[in-house]
Amino acid sequence: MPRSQDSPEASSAHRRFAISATALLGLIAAGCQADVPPSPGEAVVEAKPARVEAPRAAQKPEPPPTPTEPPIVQPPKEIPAPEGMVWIPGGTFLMGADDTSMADAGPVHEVTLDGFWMDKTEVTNAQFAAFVKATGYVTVAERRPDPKDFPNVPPEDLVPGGLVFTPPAGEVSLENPLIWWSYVPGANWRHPEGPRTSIEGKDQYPVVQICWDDAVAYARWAGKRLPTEAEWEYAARGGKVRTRFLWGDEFRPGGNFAANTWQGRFPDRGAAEDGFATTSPVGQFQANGFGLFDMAGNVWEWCSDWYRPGYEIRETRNPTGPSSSFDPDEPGQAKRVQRGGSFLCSDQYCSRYLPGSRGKGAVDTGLSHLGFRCVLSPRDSREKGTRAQAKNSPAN
Ligand SMILES: [Ca+2]
Ligand SMILES: [Ca+2]
Repeated sequence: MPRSQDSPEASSAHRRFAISATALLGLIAAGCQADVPPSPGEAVVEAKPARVEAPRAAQKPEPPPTPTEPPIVQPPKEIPAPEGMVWIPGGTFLMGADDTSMADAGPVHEVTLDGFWMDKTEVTNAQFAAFVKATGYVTVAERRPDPKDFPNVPPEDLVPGGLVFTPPAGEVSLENPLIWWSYVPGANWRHPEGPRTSIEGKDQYPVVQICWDDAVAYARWAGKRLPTEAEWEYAARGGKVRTRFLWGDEFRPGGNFAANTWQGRFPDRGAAEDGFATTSPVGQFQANGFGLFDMAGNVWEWCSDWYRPGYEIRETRNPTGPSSSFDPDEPGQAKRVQRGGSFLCSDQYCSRYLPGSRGKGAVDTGLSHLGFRCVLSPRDSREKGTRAQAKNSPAN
């Protein structure tokens, strides 16, 4: 398997992609321990000024308005439950984490959400294949990078691909995730770990190598949307309050694994005691209190919110996150929030399966442990129905 950024033969294009990908690798590392500092020479970053802002000046925010209407708790009777989704009853919860090792996950604050439906599982290869078949959609990882975006890279070096977890041969320092991540030309959702791998026989595995735009395109086609970060966290907690893990206070309740995570020494000696060295078919572990599977581990999941470290609490009712992205680790990279951790998380490295913990990733970077799931609100459903009605009206 190629190891672009480590190989002397690595093209500058590959290095550029690896650089871009460090944004996303930040999610692995930032959460996983201290933030990863930019490596020497990793100076060139594609700026996305439209949605990236400098850090905001410290100022005392206005107290957010207290919600006056009670949240929507029950699903509307007139709208049937969408297939494959469960109703998440609205409510109020404490969002975030006050763990000092997860400095970007605070402050803990009260959020009120209206109820919504959420996919029971991560979007699977079979589901994504149906979308591609119906629309002809080509994912970001399958497209040749636009030379306009990489003016300093020879066009022949601009090859499509994605980042693949590549375990090193022996014990390594956990300081630099680029040791175990490789930019692999030809890696995409059909070939998650490179051209020699496939998803044949893996219909029920989560789709991976999905950039944020890919996830949004699928969601629109499915008549759904990506969850807000608040919706994702509330749903992941499954109604539990202040437990150590999403599923309770014991990592292995009754001796059973509750999520697909990493056992053994990270990243070179995986023990796969939970039965899965990499991704697992969706729904292999017990559902949470809302009936959702794999909200901890298996694959990371995109949210709709822009990433900024910490919460700016400007809205407490159905918050949609900040209006722009800023990551002090990589200023200039547009990043969205990712949640839940993956099969690579353990107590040694990346414990991002913990309640309230956050991840982040460059919107244009796919990885072999990154997927998504969708949500749908009654109002989304009604608006869709209204649009369809207007479209079908004889007056139009
Ligand atoms: Ca595992
Ligand atoms: Ca997951």
